[in-house]
Amino acid sequence: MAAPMRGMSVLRQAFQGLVRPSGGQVCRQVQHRCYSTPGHVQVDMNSETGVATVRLNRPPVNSLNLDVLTELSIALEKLETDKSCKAMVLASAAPGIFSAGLDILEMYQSTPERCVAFWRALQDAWLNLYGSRLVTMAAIEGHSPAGGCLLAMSCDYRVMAEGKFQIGLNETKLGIVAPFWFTDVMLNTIGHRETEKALQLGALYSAQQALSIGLVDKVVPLAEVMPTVEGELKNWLQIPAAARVITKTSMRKAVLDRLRSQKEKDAQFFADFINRDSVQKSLGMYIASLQKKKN
Ligand code: CO8
Repeated sequence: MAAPMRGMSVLRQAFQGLVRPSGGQVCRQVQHRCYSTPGHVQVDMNSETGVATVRLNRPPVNSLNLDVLTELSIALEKLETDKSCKAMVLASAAPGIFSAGLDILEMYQSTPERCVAFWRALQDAWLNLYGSRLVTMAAIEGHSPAGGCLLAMSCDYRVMAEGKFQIGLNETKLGIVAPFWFTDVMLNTIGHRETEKALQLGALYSAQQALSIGLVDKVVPLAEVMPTVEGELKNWLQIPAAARVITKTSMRKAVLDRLRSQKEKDAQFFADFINRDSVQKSLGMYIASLQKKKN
C-alpha cells in the first residue's frame, strides 16, 4: 500500500505544479496553454475559446493504470476550477486507439491494497468526468473497449472515426462483470434493452453499429473527428451555461450519488472479486489470447 500511495502523492504534487495556469512550467503560446506533463495525460488549453483538449498518452494502447487515472483525475479537477475553461475534449495522443480500457495488468496478480488504490483512482476520475460542469466531448479516433467506452460514454457527446475501430463494454468476455456504475452510464446512454444485450454479450460495436444504437452521436472519417467535435462544441457553447449545467447535474446526480454513497464498499468488492481464483484464471487466459493474437 505504502509504495503506490507515496508514488501518487509525488505525481499529484508534480502535476499540480505543472497545471497551475500562471505556473512557470506552463508553456504559453498566443492562444494555447500547453500543460506539458511528465506523464500520460496532455492538457492543451485554448484560452481564446475556453476549450481544453485532454489527450491520453500512454502508448501503445492508452491502457488506464493507477498513474494515468490519477493524472486524469487531477487534470479534470484543475479544469473544473479554471474559470476560463468552458469545455473539454477527451482524445488520444496514440494513433488508432482512444483507450484499451483498464490496464489488465493492474488486475492480474496484484495485491489487494494496490487493487483498492487502483479502483479508487478510477472512481475519482469517473466522478470528475461524469459530474463535470464543463461541456465534455469524446473524440474517438480509435478503438475504445471497456474502460475506454466508459470514459467516452461519460462525456456529453461522442464523435467516432469510421472504419475498423470498435467500442463497447466487453467485460464478460474477460470473465469479469461491469460494475453497477458502468451499467448505469450505459443505461443512461443507450437504454435498458440495448444495455442488457450489450453487457451480457460483452459486445464490441463498429462505429456504424454504435451510431445505430445511440452509443455514439456521429461517425465521420478519421480526419474529420476533431473538426466535427469543434463544430458541435459551438452549438453547445451557445446555450446559457448555468441552465445547461443545472440540467446536466439533475440528469446525472442519481447515478453519481449511487457511487459516492458506497465508494469504499465498491472498491473492496472490486479487490475481492478480482482476486478470486476463477477471475484470475480468466484474466490470465485473456492476456495470453492478446499475446497470441500478436504472434
Ligand atoms: N491492458 C493492458 N495491456 C493491454 C491492454 C489492456 N487493456 N490492451 C492491450 N494491451 C497490450 C497488449 O497485450 C500488447 O502488449 P505487448 O505489446 O506486450 O504484446 C499491447 O498492449 C498492444 O496490444 P495489441 O497488439 O492488441 O494492439 P492492437 O492495436 O492490435 O489492438 C486493442 C488494440 C483492440 C485495444 C486490443 O489491444 C485489445 O482488444 N485490447 C484489450 C482491450 C480490453 O479487453 N480491455 C478490457 C479492460 S477491462 C476494463 O476496462 C473494465 C474492467 C472492469 C472490471 C470490473 C471488475 C469487477
